[in-house]
Amino acid sequence: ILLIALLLGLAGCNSSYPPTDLSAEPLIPVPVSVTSDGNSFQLRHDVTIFVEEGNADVANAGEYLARLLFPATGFDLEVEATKRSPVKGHIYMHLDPADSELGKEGYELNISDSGLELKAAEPAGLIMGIATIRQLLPSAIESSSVQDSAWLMPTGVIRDYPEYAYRGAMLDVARHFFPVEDVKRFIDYLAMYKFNRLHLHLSDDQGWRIEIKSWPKLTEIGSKSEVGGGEGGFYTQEEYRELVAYAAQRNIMIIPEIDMPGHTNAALASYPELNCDGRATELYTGIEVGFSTLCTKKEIVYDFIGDVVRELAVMTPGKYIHIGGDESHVTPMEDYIPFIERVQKMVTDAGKTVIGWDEIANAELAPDAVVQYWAQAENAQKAIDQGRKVIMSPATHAYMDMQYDSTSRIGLHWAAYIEVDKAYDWDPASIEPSISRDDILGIEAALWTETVTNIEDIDYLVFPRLPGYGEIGWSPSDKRNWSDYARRLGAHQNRFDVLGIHYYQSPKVQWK
Ligand code: TNX
Repeated sequence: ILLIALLLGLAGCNSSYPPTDLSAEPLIPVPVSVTSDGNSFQLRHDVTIFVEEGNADVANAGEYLARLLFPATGFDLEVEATKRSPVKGHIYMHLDPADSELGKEGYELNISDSGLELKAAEPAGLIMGIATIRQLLPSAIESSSVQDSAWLMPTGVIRDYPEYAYRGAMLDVARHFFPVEDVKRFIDYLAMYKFNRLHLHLSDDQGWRIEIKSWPKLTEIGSKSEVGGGEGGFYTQEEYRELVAYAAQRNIMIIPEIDMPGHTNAALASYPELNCDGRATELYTGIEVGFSTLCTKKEIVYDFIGDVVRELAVMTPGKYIHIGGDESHVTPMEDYIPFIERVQKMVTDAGKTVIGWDEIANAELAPDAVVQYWAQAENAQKAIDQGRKVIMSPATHAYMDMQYDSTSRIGLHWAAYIEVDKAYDWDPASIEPSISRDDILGIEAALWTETVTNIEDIDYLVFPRLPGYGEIGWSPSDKRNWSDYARRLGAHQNRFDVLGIHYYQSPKVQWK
């Protein structure tokens, strides 16, 4: 008997690895359900990623997993199409459309000592499952160079799907411009925590950041400034499409925002005819808000917006265009309302769905318009009264440009100081008594960049708050609690370090 036991051990079965507990893994967002069976799956160089034959999206998800695993493991894992479920010891990815509980983005991960099966009802779910696989491997998996590790994963079953359909983050590339590489890195951060929307704030008083071929001065003139007087910049349409594709590979839809009729100084400086007095304004590098407006009574303003919306719609496969609409303090309400109504029509005529900041609910909303609540609950109420859905971005909790406390080296504090616990410990469905679960499409955390000049600054404000917003959007509220989360978040420190993220070492977090 002893001999047999010894032989079994030598054969390299699960008994050679220490016991594991899948349900104790510090996953963020916390999954809907986890059962552990105590063994380990080893990712070895000879593992094949089998993908269900005949579906390009499944094959792409397989390639995405292979690319993610390559740098740290050095394993050039093969991705192979197959008709049948896989051979022992391998990874198998496939769809099961009949498993409707999983919805659009849910997945089931079945890990045993003899293989790993990832299934989803739709391809997006496979991408979400990959985010989980990543977190179940040692932190060294995040390295960009080959690391020495046994690459073990705890075994068991995870079934998981999101609470909210819209899980977004906003990056303001107008106050300060961030190059394509930085935006890709930001997208990587979102992908780690199962976000599915990136809202790009592409225009504001301080800069116009997207090439519009029919109005070239927007970028020839309007892109060349930013807060503090730096050189600014813009994305060519080709670069924008590259971002769209990069995000789409990670199940992230890009939502472009052109803010109007206020927050438009960069456009007003580029084209004199957009101003009521016909004179171009100066470029602006300060941080005041609410002083600019398109001349809502001029037809040319609508020609301009029509062209911008059409070009944006063509380069944006996602269904939304965000029209801003916030803080138009110098646009009289009697001009603001017809303006918003007309612009909404232009967006729907271009085949897109409108999103706007909560102020747009003062107008009659387009049939499927979505309102982004940030400050005024009365406005959200007006949207709900019109039967529309709301995205929750309460500035007091979800503004990542707010300082953590009064000593934070950058950030504003007009809405609140937002420490990591405050950022996490709220529920979209109860934070405003008048906004209930059924009214809510999802949540979005916003990073305004008046005080943010480079990727280190982005890191400092985004980490470690961002993972919490991911969890609020994804996990059922009865699975979430701050003290458990603080432990799990602390366990991500190694990952942040390996990724070279310049995070804020909040005293609230139980760092490992
Ligand atoms: C308010 S939030 C704004 C932005 C600023 C931000 C700074 C919103 C819709 N408007 O223009 O950048 O505060 O926190």
